[in-house]
Amino acid sequence: MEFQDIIYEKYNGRAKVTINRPNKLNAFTNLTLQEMIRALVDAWTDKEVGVIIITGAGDRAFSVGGDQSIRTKEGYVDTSEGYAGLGNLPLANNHALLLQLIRTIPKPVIAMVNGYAIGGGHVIHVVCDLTIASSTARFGQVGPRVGSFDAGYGTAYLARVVGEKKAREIWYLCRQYSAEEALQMGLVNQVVPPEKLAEEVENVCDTLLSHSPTALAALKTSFNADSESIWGIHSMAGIALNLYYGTDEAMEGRNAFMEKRKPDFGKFRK
Ligand code: 2NE
Repeated sequence: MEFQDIIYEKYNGRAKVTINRPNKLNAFTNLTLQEMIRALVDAWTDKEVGVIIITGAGDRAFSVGGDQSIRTKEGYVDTSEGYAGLGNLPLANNHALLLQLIRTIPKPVIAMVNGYAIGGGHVIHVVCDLTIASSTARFGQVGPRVGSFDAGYGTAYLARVVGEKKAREIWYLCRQYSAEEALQMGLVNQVVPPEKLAEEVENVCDTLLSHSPTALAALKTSFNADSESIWGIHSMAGIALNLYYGTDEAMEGRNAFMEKRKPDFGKFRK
């Protein structure tokens, strides 16, 4: 399989998807997300694969979410012809499909967080089964600052992971959290020095691959069952998000970020 925005590798029972846009802090476009979807479907259907790793290229970022440089009132305008063959879906829909796929694949998915996990990139790690982070990793949501929101898995599922108060704080205040803080709030499973990150992820993969795949699949599905209704909220919020992107208010957030200035949202208060 040939990809432009990701590196897809399979070895020793692992499938590894690396978002490969390091000069953009691994911000994603529609093409990036569709390539991730295609790789994950391959990993799902390959009997040799028992565990999946998602990470980002370089040592600065896992992913910082949607690529703001291509965002317009029409949403994220990706010029890649036909994207990765999955049709010209809006970015929020591609992102939603990716999140649901990560949850649905009956194999453990590990987020290997090597730097910034921000915005839609943060939500990708949130829905992974396990997160192993470098001590240099930084976590956070930025939507209310940049004119976006990722409600559903980004909010309701996050609240199950870290609790209602903390989830609201993460979204409303748009703070960044260190790896240690993420560990304390149950947002990640393990924190290791950056030079040990790949080795520790390999150790966890070895453990998972030594266990019964059917037991793991049944457990994953059962963990999901109770939160599956969030998919409905997520889908509805995607419709709202696509409408919101067409507003001056949302564009003020995006433009302020790109122009490296503070947004002026005061005039939109109702
Ligand atoms: C990521 C963060 C915290 C990094 O801060 P810092 O201070 O370390 O670096 P800086 O200078 O802000 O960023 C470095 C370069 O990366 C670009 C910046 O524009 C900058 O470019 P240059 O000035 O060097 O040319 N960059 C960073 N994030 C980018 C992005 N997302 N798209 C394009 N270029 C980006 C800080 O940069 C930050 O807060 N970034 C904003 C992240 C963001 O807005 N993400 C999108 C959220 S919306 C989303 O992901 C989403 C959703 O809400 C719903 C559905 C789907 C997706």
